[in-house]
Amino acid sequence: MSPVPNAQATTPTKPFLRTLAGLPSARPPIWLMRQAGRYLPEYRETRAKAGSFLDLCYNPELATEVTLQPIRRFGFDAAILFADILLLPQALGQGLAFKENEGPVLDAIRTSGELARLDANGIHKKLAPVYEAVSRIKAGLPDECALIGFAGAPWTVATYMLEGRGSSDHAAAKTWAFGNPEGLDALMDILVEATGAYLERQVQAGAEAVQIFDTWAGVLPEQEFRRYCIEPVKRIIARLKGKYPSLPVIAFPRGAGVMYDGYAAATGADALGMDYTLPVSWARDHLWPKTVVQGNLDPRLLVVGGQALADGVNRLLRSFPQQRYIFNLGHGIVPETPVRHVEELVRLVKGMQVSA
Ligand code: 1CP
Repeated sequence: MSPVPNAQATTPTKPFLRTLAGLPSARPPIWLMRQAGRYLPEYRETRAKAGSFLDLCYNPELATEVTLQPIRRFGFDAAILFADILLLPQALGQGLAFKENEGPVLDAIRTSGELARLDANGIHKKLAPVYEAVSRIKAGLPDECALIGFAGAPWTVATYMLEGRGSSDHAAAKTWAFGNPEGLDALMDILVEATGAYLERQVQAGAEAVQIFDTWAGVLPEQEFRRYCIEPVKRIIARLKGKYPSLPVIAFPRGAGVMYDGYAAATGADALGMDYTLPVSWARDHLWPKTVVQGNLDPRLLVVGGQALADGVNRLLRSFPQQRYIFNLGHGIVPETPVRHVEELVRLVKGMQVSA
């Protein structure tokens, strides 16, 4: 397949892409993780129309609609494809359901032998509605707004595949990491290949940057962090950059703490999403401005609003002046967030009303 036009091949004009390329901009671009979601009445309406969460993910027209809703309402600088990190294991053949108020449930993989159940051959056919949604979103975006594609990092996706659900201790995946590392390596190989192929297709369909979510990066000791968080992400990024050298890649190794140091160089990521526990002063001294950073307002601060929110925003804007900074939360927006607080946040960042 011939290399596909990639908006980064020439000097980007969209503020989000300019910042990712290290170019100066008048103010930091802003988007929010989980910006399409239950805090928006129009999302709840569209989701009800779709039936279930998965029906919404696989309906290109409605997935496009919910992706664009927060763009219309708030004028964010980037849209993120509406999908889920667990669509990929489902495309590999693993059973997946989202139970109301319970989160995802998958047919857990218990042994290395069961990895043979996974089949990479049919993934693009199953994920075709996602690629179609990407094309439609791209066509419907305002000129200045960039489109982010995404996938889960292999470690985070594996925690759900092995546990069969969300968990607080990741017992199943950690048991594989310590007790069956070759088995977990085999799963990593499958996920690195499938995730690379999945993201490539998103780029071909119109994604202008990608974010790799490693939500559970913070639960592993150093050696296992290197093997299961850094290595697989590095291989995915190498593949993407081999095909699209100027594609910006954002990595979000949530909870990685001091392991954020050196993470961008080790994986080849252009930008790092900072979780809300990462000290801003430390990030400024150790990551920025060599690496573009994104984040890390606590989503709860957006629920609280008022002066506390303004202070938090100011602290971030003062810490990362002028360039190589993308405003975002330090994790996804929560459903009880008042819409007017998001409006206020956007007003503060776009107005750059930094008080001394
Ligand atoms: O409508 C609903 O009630 C479902 C809630 C929901 C939504 C809106 C889920 C279920 N997924 C999503 C969409 C989603 N998921 C996006 C869309 C784009 C956007 O940001 O607007 C993205 C990027 C994700 C990524 C995702 N899914 C992650 C990584 C980021 C993160 O939040 O840490 C993870 C861990 C998931 C799994 C998942 N999907 C949904 C839930 C409730 C969970 C977490 C399960 C758990 O661990 O308990």
